[in-house]
Amino acid sequence: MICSRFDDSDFVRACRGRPHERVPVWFMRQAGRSLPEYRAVRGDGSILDAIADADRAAEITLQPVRRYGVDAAILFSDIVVPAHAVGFGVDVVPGTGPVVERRFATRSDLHRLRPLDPDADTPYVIDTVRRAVAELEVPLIGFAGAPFTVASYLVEGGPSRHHTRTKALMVGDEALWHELMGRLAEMAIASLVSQVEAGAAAVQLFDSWAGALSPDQYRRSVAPHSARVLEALGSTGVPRIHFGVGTGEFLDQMGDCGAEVVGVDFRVPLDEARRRVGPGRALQGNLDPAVVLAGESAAVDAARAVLASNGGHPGHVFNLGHGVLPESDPDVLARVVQVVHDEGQVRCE
Ligand code: 1CP
Repeated sequence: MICSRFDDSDFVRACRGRPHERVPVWFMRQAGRSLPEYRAVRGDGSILDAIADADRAAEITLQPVRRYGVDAAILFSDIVVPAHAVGFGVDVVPGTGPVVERRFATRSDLHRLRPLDPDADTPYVIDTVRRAVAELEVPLIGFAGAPFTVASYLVEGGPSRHHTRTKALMVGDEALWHELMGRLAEMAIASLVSQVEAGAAAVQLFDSWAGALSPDQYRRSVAPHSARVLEALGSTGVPRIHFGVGTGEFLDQMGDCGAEVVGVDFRVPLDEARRRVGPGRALQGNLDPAVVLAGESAAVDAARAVLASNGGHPGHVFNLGHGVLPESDPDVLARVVQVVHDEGQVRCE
């Protein structure tokens, strides 16, 4: 069990559903193209180069905390970093996202996913965490891609709308599917444990594309592997956040995978999400990121509606329902932070 100097922060207490002073807020993709200071230091070329430069990556991690006064930082990295680091052959193409050289298609591709040794393969991630934590006065969230979402990039070859190849493998060759998912789960565990050991005070498992699945598919082919990752992190003692998009139909299952916090996208109001997830879990979310583009007054109204839907429950981490869109105006996001801090009420239970 790792004790963190942030155990008493509003963010960590809210993750645990414990009483705290004000509603904590951070934004997925808070470090990114919406920030001029990010564009100034990001450089051209693959984001993987910026991630491998711990000095630059730590600076990018800190930028949104300085600008917005958010209650948590998130490591600047990407979900495909472990697969890239073991030599699978994946790059992140500007304007597109992850693209792989040769798709994962058959059993013979398994050897391309050897176990991750974080000290040897991703020392820059560990270094970035250490540097960022040394500077931060709020908790740092480490993260990994959930096995399904990472698998979808490796099997499709890049971003995909319908994830058809991934589903065909999942249903057509269950044995190979579970071996692939097992390897990706072990890589996520190794990466997350190394981030916590370096000082991350919480972890988030991003299953951004799990909403492509039916509840039965999720139960049979995906949940056991995400649960394996989350359970393996249990012994570290840091709060675990489990996030997906379009996962309203199986929020209950996501809540049963072992995380303290379930991320809710903008499709399900928090009161209904809480009913679906059940007691004993905190929620994170869920302002529609598109509303930020509608300007300050619309964003503030929508942020108030999110707070109202939570109804003062102590287990709430305010966030967007998915990542900050690159076109977002940072001033609108700053105003949302202010409103959450000023108006968010935490009930004593
Ligand atoms: O500079 C750039 O190239 C901009 C785009 C960008 C950024 C800022 C990419 C390419 N990755 C990142 C960093 C990143 N990725 C972070 C840290 C920044 C932060 O949150 O503040 C995180 C948490 C991620 C995680 C990530 N990468 C996810 C899960 C989160 C989510 O938004 O759903 C996913 C799906 C990816 C893949 C990815 N990487 C980049 C892009 C454009 C994409 C999505 C591509 C697609 O649509 O499939």
